Amino acid sequence: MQASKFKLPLFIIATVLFGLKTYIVYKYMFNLSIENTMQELILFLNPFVSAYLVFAISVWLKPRRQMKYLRWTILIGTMILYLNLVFYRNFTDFITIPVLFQGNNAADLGSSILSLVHLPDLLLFMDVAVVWFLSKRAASWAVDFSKAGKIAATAVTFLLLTANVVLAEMERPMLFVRAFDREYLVKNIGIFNYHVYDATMTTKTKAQRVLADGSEVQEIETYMRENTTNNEKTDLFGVAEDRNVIFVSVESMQNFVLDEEVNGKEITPFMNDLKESSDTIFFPNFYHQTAQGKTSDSEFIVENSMYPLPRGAVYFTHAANEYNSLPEILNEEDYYTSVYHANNKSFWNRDTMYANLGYDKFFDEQSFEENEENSFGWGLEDKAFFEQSIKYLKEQEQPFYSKFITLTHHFPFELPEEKAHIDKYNSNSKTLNNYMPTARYTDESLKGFFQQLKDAGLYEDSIIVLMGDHYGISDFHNKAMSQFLGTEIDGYQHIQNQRVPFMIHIPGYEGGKQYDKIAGQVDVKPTLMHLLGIEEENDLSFGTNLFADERKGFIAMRDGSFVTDEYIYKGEVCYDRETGEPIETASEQESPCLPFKEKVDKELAYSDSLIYGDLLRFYDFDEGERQTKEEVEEKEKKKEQQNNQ
Ligand code: GP9
Ligand code: MN
Repeated sequence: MQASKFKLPLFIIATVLFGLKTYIVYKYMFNLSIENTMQELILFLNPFVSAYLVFAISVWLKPRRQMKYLRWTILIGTMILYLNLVFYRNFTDFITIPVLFQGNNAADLGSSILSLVHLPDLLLFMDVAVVWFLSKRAASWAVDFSKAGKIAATAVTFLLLTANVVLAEMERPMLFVRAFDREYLVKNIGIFNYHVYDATMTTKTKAQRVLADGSEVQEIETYMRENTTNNEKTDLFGVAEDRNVIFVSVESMQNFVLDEEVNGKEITPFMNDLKESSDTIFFPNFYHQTAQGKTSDSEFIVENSMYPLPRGAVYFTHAANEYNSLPEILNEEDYYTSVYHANNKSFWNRDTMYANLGYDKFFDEQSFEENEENSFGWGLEDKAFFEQSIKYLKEQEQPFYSKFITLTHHFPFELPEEKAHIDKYNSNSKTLNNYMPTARYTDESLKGFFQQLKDAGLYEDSIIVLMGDHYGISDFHNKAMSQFLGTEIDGYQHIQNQRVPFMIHIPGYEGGKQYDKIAGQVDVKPTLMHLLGIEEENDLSFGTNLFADERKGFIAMRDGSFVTDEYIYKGEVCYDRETGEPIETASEQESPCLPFKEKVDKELAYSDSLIYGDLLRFYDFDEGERQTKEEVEEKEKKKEQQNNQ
């Protein structure tokens, strides 16, 4: 055959073939949800970007080596893709480095591997075959660029990569900082860049953990014992003993809709009545303390009475840490513990984190039946979610602790018109306008849930806790918010807007009342334990039982702002909590907020070191003693051996 003058270089052929194959796998073999054209475009582009990124390196090699490089990289790339596919078929998830080293997971996969490998999968190796064939034929498929050509080819790599990252950032702002769901990462930057990201994260996390030797824990423990952890018993100790706990994390619900109306109709009639019930304890000054990890942060705070991280989601970055979580404590008290959430199980890395926190069962998306009528926006609507949960709830051994995470009232607060009970609000913010009918929708679904619990005979033996997870309306909508609230939104009002519903409903209790004291999500764990009559002398927490007289006197937000009985501190301004007026002092040193500010900063820093260094592994919660690094390593080794058996 006469060699033509121009031959497409093999690295380009490899890019096109491998890119196309990866796209087909993304599109037809992984079940990635694509919501708009932009996502579709990114999904199409990123396989080619990743492929070019790897194959274009070959231009720097001598022709023979170039061929060898392309042969092996396309094979390795295909293997990575294929292993992920096999893993995905079993776990509906992507491989992470920690997962690879989790003995149990690999074993699970090992036993079922044959059922996950299909003959037609061989087609996925076609491009590998083509590249191997061509690369062995003749070195003329190689390129011999001048230095400028090589630099240009590499420059294209960076251009493509930048374009991909910019598009991904536009589609999902703060994709990397928020350490989002693995599916989002794969959809946006591709599976290969995702692995690079995962490896970087793992290394960083590991390093901080490795450097810790446990000496740090003493100071923090002393601080917690003296300032936060509190074992004081009150009249409410044990009022809910042996009852089931049904904890509802109410998506994006903020206090500002309580007792308010839109066009003469109440936004949250059910919750309004519930908080007044003689069986309900209500905290109107309860603040969420979440950061970038949103719902998952609120879960983390409640489960551990610790703060979330300033960047990223602790559910993602420190899911393998040692904790002394609420589900673990309850398991020891013979509770059955479960979570209900009709979303993809890997969202916020929940599947991994829940297992580590000791939940017995996670009823994720796959436990629910979704169809066109009962799902929209984020997925299964709350009414169907609760309805479908009852059958599982009834089967659970009692007493149980079950957490429900609602979804419908989530940004962008979309609701089919026929499902709305009230009008939208009328302002310049579509988000705030939409917020009202979805808030009402969720309120209705809660009403239904209470009824279903009664019908199922579960109500009397349970306590039901409702908690808003985080804000739904950001500062971006301040103008519309100030129209709704009838007040300017300054630092003071911003903090007040971070109040979320927190009510504890104890059927038959009759002692319900409103507690006006300041409260936050860190207080939930000790408060629930108190009501259930669980004594954990050695537990460490940053929150305090809300019924105790002795409390530390501030609620810290993740960005360093805070609320005390008398002051609210935000953006370096100290406000009088009652009047909302800034307190002017001659110097910052004289500000009445200063002593609190120092405490808040210290407490947040302590919480961060506990997480970054995984310091709780140096603490034996049974004995209330610290352990040396050697003891901990010995224990970890034993655990690993057991896992591998
Ligand atoms: C998704 C749900 C909502 O599973 O928790 O996530 P959010 O964006 O609120 O953290
Ligand atoms: Mn949420």
